[in-house]
Amino acid sequence: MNDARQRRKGPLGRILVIIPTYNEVDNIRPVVSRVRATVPEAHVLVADDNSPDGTGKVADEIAYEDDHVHVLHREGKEGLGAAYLAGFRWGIDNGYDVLVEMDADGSHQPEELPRLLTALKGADLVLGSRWVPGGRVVNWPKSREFISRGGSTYSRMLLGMPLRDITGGYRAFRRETLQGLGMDDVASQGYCFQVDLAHRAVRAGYHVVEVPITFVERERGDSKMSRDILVEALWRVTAWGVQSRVNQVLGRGHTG
Ligand SMILES: Nc1nc2c(ncn2[C@@H]2O[C@H](COP(=O)(O)OP(=O)(O)O)[C@@H](O)[C@H]2O)c(=O)[nH]1
Ligand SMILES: [Mg+2]
Repeated sequence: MNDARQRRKGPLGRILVIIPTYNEVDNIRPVVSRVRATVPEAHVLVADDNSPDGTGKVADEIAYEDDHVHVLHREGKEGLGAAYLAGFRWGIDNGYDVLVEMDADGSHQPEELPRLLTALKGADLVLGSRWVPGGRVVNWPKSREFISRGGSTYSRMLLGMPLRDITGGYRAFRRETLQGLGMDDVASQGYCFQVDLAHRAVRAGYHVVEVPITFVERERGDSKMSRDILVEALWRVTAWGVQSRVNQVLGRGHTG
C-alpha cells in the first residue's frame, strides 16, 4: 500500500469535474462556465437525474457548444450517491485520472478548485473543508451550521477519523483512490455518502488532506436536504461506529 501511495504522488493527469444535478436549471450554466474559465484543461460531467425543470436539456446545449462538457442522463431521482457513483464509473471508463465532486448551486466555488488540485499533488484525496482554520460558510442559517458541524463531530468521534469536515461534497480524488475504496458496495446516499467515502479512504490508509474553502449558500433553486437524508446519515454512521467497536473488542482490527 505504501509503495502504491508513493507512486501516486506527483502530476495529476486528466481532470473530470462531476456536477450532480436535480432541478438546477438556473445554476448549471454559471457553474459550468466558472469551472471552464478557472481550470480550462478540466472536463465537466453533468450527472442529471432527469430533472423536471429541464436542467438536462440545458446541459446538452452546453455540451453541444463545448467539447469539454459531457452529460450523463439518468432515468430518475436516485439520490446524490447514486449519481456520483455513476459519474465516477463514467470518468474511470473514459480514462480520467482525477475525479472532482462539485455541487451545481455555486456553494462550491470553482475559483477554489486550483487549490484543491494543488493539494492533490501530495495526497490521495482532498476534502474542501468548511471547518478547518481559514474555512467558512456564507449565508447559512445557524441551524444548518449546527447540523453540519454536529454531523462532522459525531462522525469523527464515532468513527475515529481525524477530519473536520466529513459531510462536505467538494472533493478531489485520484482515480486509484476511488478504485481502492470498493465503490461497488456503497449503498449510502446524501451526506452519508460523503461520510462513507471519507471513512473508507481513511480506513484503507490513504492520505486524506483538508483544504479550507468558503462555502456560499445557494441563491437560486431549492436545497434537496431533507429529514430522510439526515436520518439516513445518523443511523448508518451509528451502525458503522458500533460495528467497528465490536470488531475492536473481538480483536478483528478496525474493519467496521
Ligand atoms: N443527480 C442528482 N443530484 C442531486 C440529487 N440530490 C441533490 N443533488 C445535487 O447535489 C448538489 C447538492 O444538493 P443541495 O440540494 O444543494 O444540498 P445542500 O447543499 O446540502 O442543501 C446539487 O448540485 C443538487 O442538484 C439527486 O438525487 N440526484
Ligand atoms: Mg447546496
